[in-house]
Amino acid sequence: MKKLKWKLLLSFLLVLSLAGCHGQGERPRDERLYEDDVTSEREDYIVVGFAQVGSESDYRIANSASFRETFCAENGYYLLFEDGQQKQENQIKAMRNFILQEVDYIVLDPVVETGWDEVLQEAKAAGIPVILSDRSVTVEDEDLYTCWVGSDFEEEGKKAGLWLENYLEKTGRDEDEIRLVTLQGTPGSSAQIGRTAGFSQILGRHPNWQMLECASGDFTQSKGQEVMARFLKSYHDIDVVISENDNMTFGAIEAIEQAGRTCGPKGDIIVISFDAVSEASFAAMKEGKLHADMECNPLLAPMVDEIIRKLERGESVEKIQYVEERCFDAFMDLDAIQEERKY
Ligand code: GYE
Repeated sequence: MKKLKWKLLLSFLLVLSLAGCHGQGERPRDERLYEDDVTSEREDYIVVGFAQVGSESDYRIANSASFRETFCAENGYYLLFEDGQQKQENQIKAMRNFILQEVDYIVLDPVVETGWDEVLQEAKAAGIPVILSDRSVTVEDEDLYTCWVGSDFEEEGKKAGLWLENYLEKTGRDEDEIRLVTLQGTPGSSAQIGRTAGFSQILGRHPNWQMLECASGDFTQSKGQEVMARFLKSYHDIDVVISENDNMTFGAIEAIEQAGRTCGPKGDIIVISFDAVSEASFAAMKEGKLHADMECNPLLAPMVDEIIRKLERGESVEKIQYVEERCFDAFMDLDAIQEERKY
C-alpha cells in the first residue's frame, strides 16, 4: 500500500522532470528506459534511501560502491542515493525527501554525530526505520534509529597507539622524548571522535609522548597536505604523524617530501594511518613511506542488507554491530594479505 503511493509519486515526479527538461521533443533513449522502469511493477521492490556522507576519500568510494552493488534491482531493491558533499544540511534535506517519497527504509551515514534529533523524529513519525551505517549519531532517545553498523573507531585509535608503543619499544626509543602531531578527520564525526579518543588513551600513559598539535584535514588529501605543510613549518622536530585517514596521509607524505624531509621505515618521521582501503595505502607501506595502517572496512552494505531482510521478516536486530578489522604494517607480507582481501 505504501509502495503503491511511492509508485504514483515517482511516476508523477518523473513526468514533471521530463516535461521540464525536454518539452515536446524526443527524449534520449536512456530516459525512455528509465520511464519504462519506473512505470513497471514497483511493488516488488524494497525502496531504500541512502544519505551518504560525500565522496571525500577512497574509503567513501569503496563504501558507495558497496551500496550500489548490494542495493540493486536484482537483489530486490530500488536505491535512492544522495551524496551529502560532507554537509549535514544536504543530508537532512535528502532525508526529508526520502520521507516525502515514502521510502521503505532510510540508511544514514551521518557526517557528524549531533543535530539529528528533529529529522529522525520526522522519520519515526512517518514510520520509516532508519539504519545508521559507518558513522553514528548522538541523540536524546536511542529509539530514534533502528540500529547502527560500522567500525569501532575508538578501538582503531587504541590499536594505533598500541602499535606505536610497541614499535618504539622494539626500536629502543621507548624512553625518548617523542613529539607527535595529529591530522584529524571531520570535527564531530564518529570516526574523528573515536580515533582521537582511542589514541588519547594510549598517549595518556606515556608522559614522554608530547602531542604538539591536532588539526583537522577534513579527511581529504588536499587539506591533509595543507595542514601537514603548516605543521612542518611550525615544528621542526616532529617524530610521529597520526593521520586519521589514508587520503590525508597521502597529502601529508607529499608535504613531507616537498619540505625535503622523509617518512616511513625508510625515512625519519613515523607515519600511522587509518583505513587501509586502497592499493595506494599498501603501496605506501611497501615503498617504505608509511609505517602502519589501521583497517577500516567500507563493505557495510551486505550487513545493512541482512538487517533489512530481518526487519522485513519481522525479526529483531542487534542495536550495534561492529565489523571485523585488522592492523597492517610495513613489516608484514603485504602481497599475501592483499591477495586475500576484497578491497
Ligand atoms: O576513515 C574516511 C572517510 O567514516 C570511517 O570517513 C569513515 C571515514 C574514513 O572519509 O576515509
